[in-house]
Amino acid sequence: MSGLALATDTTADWTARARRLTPGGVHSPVRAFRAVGLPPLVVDRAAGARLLDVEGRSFIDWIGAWGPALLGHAPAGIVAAVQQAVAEGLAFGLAAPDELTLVERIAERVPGAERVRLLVTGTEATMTAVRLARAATGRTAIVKFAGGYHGHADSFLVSAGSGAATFGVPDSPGVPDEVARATLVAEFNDLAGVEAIFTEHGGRIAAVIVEPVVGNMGCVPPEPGFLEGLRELTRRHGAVLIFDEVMCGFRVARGGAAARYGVTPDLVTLGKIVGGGLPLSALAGRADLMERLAPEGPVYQAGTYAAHPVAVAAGLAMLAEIDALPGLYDTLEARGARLQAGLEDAARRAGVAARVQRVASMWTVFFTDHPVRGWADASHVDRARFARFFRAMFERGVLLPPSPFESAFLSLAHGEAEIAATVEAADGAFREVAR
Ligand code: KE4
Repeated sequence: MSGLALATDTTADWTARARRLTPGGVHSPVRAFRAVGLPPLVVDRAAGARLLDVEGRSFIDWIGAWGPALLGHAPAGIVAAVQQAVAEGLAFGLAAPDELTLVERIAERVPGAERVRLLVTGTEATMTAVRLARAATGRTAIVKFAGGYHGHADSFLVSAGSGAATFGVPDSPGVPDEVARATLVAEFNDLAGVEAIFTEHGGRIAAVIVEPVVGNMGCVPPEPGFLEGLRELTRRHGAVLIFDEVMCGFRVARGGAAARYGVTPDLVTLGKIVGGGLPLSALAGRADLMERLAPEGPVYQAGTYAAHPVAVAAGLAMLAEIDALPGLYDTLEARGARLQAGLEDAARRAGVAARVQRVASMWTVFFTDHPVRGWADASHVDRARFARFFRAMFERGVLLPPSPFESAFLSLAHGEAEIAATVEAADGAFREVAR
């Protein structure tokens, strides 16, 4: 194995220039690679499972654009649909037929999606979900889970996962105290803890927002009964249950986590895959809640680029491709299982305490000898060892998410060759970090 240089002059020069004009040199913190002690990776292009940086280094990419690349980068069908939509007018700011088709496709597969509104980012969808829940219940407080991430709206930057956890700012300055105080924090997979919060604050709680399969503290599956318990508790206390499926929607099953686990929330937020790689998100759910949205009702939400026609075309092409591949989720499951077994064997051979957690095509290597059930466990993983492992994989041409608290994503473009190459790289990388 020749080994890729970890940093080069071109990247160092680019980073220095970028930092002069942009905070940290990047436009979203997770792109900074600081937690793994490297400069940002500067991308030239990506296709299938591969990503090329500006210096011509080629990587097997497990970041997958942070979620949307279910079929790999630049699938031909989506690219063609986007090219056609671009030629038909970039943006209208008005209604168009394809957005209805996309809404129908979402409604037919996502449990409980009686009404659907299309927006641009995941943050907008979750923020609007909470506003609707507050309007409908006349209550203010929300419950979220430590290490859960729902975008960067004020209410969610309390014990937040993803980049906020990675960079040690789970509670962001700039969020007014009264807003932060209205966010009550529970531990994922700890139903008794949620129940205790409801016992104390039940009459104040507008909503529980949860990633039903967590991706933003790394991949953490819900334990049997946990989602059902949240459903029962919220119903009993008159609170709205919001499944944030921005990451796991259309990924853990054709109908997302609600379909996979058979629990129907009141509202569901979708992003990433639903836009096929372009900026598009959706808020869906119970008709009586959704009909409170303007102009049907008084709860305001709007967007110049909402249901952007190019993103709608990409989203429709994505869902069409998924339906054209009836064995898709089984294939991803089988490949995911092989990858997991290969990584677990490699860690065992090297004598490293590591656990691979996976749900469908979401997966994470945690450097710990305990199962990670929630943030109490995730926050204790060996971050320094993860950083060394990341760099050892990077040098071998395998690109993981540059944080111990982000899920990696298997795509349909990751075939047997990419899985074998990743396991082989991990074999060397685990030995390196065992020393
Ligand atoms: P956006 O606003 O970034 O489109 O979506 C926010 C969001 C909401 N809910 C969940 C479950 C999410 O995972 C996200 C965004 N995820 C992060 C990465 N874990 C996006 C990458 C970034 O922040 O740059």
